[in-house]
Amino acid sequence: MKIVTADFLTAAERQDGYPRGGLREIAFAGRSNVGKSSMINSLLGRKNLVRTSKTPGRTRKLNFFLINAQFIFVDLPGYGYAAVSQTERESWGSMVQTYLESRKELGGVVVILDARHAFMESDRNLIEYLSHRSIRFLVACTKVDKLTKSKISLQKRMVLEILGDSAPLIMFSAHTGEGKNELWKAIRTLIAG
Ligand SMILES: Nc1nc2c(ncn2[C@@H]2O[C@H](COP(=O)(O)OP(=O)(O)OP(=O)(O)O)[C@@H](O)[C@H]2O)c(=O)[nH]1
Ligand SMILES: [Mg+2]
Repeated sequence: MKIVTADFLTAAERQDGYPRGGLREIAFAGRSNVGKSSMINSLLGRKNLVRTSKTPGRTRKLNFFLINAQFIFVDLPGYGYAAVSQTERESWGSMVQTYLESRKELGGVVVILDARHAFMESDRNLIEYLSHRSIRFLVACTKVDKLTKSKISLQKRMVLEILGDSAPLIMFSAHTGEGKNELWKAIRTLIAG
């Protein structure tokens, strides 16, 4: 994918803040600090378009980015960050849930897992939720640069056991760019609808 332009559009908490224009959107979802923002930067070949952070739970709104004036990437706030208050967790839930349930422009979701960790309950819940609502998605295991080749294939098998053939699975690293072409290919399929 040739990226000609990639610009921050807007941040929104509620539906009236979502961008208008009807362009198709791809949302990035995953646990807090899993590497969502880094993945978007890597895909777009931009170092700092999306703010990344060592402190989990920094992305607290839906962040919309316009790509090539053709489609939109949505960086969703991460889930499962223990240090935020119950109220904040609930507001996360309703913020993301409202988006996923109502957004007509949503072409699909990139569900991001940390390649070093097993599926957590929150990850399973998200995948079940998406399947249940017939929202298309793919799964990307990120940070594979931290694993040996054999650990990567072990992890892949583990995820596939749960995922089956319900969605594509891609092993990825924002640091090395591994899996980037494959991920773009899968995203293009979602954009094409
Ligand atoms: N080794 C390695 N580190 C990564 C990779 N992707 C992200 N990180 C690191 O993981 C941390 C979190 O990355 P972010 O991209 O900010 O994660 P996020 O999911 O957007 O986090 P929140 O917005 O806080 O939920 C940062 O310190 C990144 O440098 C990767 O592919 N490999
Ligand atoms: Mg982020």
